[in-house]
Amino acid sequence: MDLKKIFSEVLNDNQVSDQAEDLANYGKDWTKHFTPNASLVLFPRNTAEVQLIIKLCNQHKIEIIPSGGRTGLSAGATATNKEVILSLEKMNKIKQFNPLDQTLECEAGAILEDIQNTAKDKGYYYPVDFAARGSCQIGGNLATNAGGIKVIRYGLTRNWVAGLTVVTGSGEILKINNGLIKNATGYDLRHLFIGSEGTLGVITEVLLKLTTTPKDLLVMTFATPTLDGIMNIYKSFRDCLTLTAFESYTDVCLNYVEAAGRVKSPLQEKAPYYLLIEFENTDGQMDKAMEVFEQCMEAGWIIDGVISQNDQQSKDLWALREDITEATSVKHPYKNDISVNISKVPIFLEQMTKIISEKHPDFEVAWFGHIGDGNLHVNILKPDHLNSDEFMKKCKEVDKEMFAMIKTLGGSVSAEHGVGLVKKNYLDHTRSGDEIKYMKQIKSIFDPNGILNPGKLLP
Ligand code: 2HG
Ligand code: ZN
Repeated sequence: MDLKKIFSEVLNDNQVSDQAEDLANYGKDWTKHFTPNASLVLFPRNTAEVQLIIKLCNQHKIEIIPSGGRTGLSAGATATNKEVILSLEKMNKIKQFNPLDQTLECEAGAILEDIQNTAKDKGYYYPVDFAARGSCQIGGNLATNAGGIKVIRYGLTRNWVAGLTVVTGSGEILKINNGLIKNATGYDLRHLFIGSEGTLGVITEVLLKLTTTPKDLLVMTFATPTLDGIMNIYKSFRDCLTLTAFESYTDVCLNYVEAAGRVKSPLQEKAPYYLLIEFENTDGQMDKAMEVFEQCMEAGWIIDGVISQNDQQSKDLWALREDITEATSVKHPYKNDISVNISKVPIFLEQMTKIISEKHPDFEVAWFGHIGDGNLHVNILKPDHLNSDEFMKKCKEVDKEMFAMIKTLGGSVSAEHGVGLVKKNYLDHTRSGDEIKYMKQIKSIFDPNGILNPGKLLP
């Protein structure tokens, strides 16, 4: 099949690429262990062109992969099987701001940070935030229902979608919800497409809700000696303050971040665990925070702490947490992104450490994450004496035990990075057989020919 010829019916030459560099680049995301093998990359400019592409794909039974900023960590947008890639990159406009509705209309390829900055310029705030903000696209954020660092205050991407336009797998254009706050007219299809990882339709436009800008955000960082202490600190602060973030990392993570040389911890004391909390300094919140801090020190849960005095210090404290992914990348980490109920975080961490250290004492683990919403990132760092294949094999053995444990705890094998290719064989550890059956039926309704992101998400 001459794919280039087929798509040249509806796209210009500069919207279709079979250049080796493009195939390699667009064929993968940040998940390192899949070899890209794409056959073509398409760059539509609007929803109508996406529709034309999807119709051709159905007509010729061509498998197609919607692709955003490719910052995903679960191989949700990789092409490994000669698929065609549909990049939303040229659809990156931020179109219209409506001050009264407090909404911002964007194309799916708009970069998250551009959206955040536009909202800021208009005097508002788009609160979903995470380290990949500079390159991830809003369409991908919706497709994975992205979470990140402010979930305890603002929730997931899902909470901020007032409407969306999608081209379904069978090629219809659906404009869903139209920005309405109240709309009691049956199934809310928005929420089917959000988190569907490009398996039901291609999201092409998004209407986002904005909120008021938080005032005077303060950041505190603590050194903490015990896991139980962390949970006590969490409860103490959460009960007294409106937290915008409650993040954690270990001494292992901090060592890598400091070794990278960009930031240094201002804390005098060393501890196995560190916490970062953020809150708005309104209505005497800072005094309250200092009071709770003193109580936690007295109880021995915190052994050292700092509070940001200015924006630069806040940024530096955040960098100690946000630079972990980059700083540990020198060790080719095997990544997991799990969640459990907050009350089960200590037992998860205890058991995870046991599973890994008993069978693989040579493994160094850098865990960190959004402890305030029960989401932890477990990164196993590759020991130098193992080659990639040996390391991978051993990590997969860890997965088996760790996911079985998560199932027993009623947690999720993916909290925010999604299922993609990486977790699909473990979907049944978080979803019941009946749920998976319905998910497959839903897929066949929107994508009857199975052309959209085949092999992802569903086992
Ligand atoms: C974060 O929270 C991201 O920083 C990346 O979700 C996590 O690198 C990771 O494992
Ligand atoms: Zn995260």
